[in-house]
Amino acid sequence: MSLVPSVPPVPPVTLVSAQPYDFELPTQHCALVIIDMQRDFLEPGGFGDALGNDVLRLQAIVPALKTLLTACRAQGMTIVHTIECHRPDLSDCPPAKLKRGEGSLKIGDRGGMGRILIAGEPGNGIIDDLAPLPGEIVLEKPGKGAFCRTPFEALLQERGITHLLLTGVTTEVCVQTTMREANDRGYECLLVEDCTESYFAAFKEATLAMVTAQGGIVGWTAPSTNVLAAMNWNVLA
Ligand code: TIU
Repeated sequence: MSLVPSVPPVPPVTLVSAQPYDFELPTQHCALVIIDMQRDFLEPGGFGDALGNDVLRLQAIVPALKTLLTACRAQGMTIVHTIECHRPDLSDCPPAKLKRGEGSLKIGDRGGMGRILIAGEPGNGIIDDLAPLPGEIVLEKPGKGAFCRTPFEALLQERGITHLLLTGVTTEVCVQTTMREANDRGYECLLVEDCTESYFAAFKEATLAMVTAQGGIVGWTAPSTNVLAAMNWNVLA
């Protein structure tokens, strides 16, 4: 029987080539955070569609994100999947959020994939390609940011997490809000460029530029290939 690990060991802290400068990646204290990769945002008939967006353009990031997820799992990193959702009685949905948008369908209305943005409905689930595994954190959140009215910070503290790799959709809404919330709480954050997407190309570009400006005022950005290289994943791929 071979006792050789299937993945080469990675030093406790490795460096990711990133903007505006190298990002320290302590894999045992780092979580991969996958924001809202739900059918409600990526498929016709959900919340993103109801707001008038071209939802299919978000699907381009799925292959890169799937590879990153596989690599992070192999390193034994903490994996966090977030889901934007509300209770069926909408008791956790502020009236201001419910009214917003003037879309064809509102939160709680019945669409092509069940009730829009309601926990447990078919459209609210994470896409099959990125389905959570047992033991991974699945964090339901009623807001755009993952820290707002959730146990996210406590879950990270329990696990000794200090660094976050941020991915998912949409870049300038739930991803950027979460990154800013995390930055203010003292987490070192890297936004993975090809593992996040927006309905608006210009908004994604602007977000990447604004988080790294001023010496990394909110954090770092890097393509997933740089993160994978830091984890020796390029050797195996
Ligand atoms: N509409 C939009 O761009 N995003 C959201 O409402 N939620 C997330 O970004 N997840």
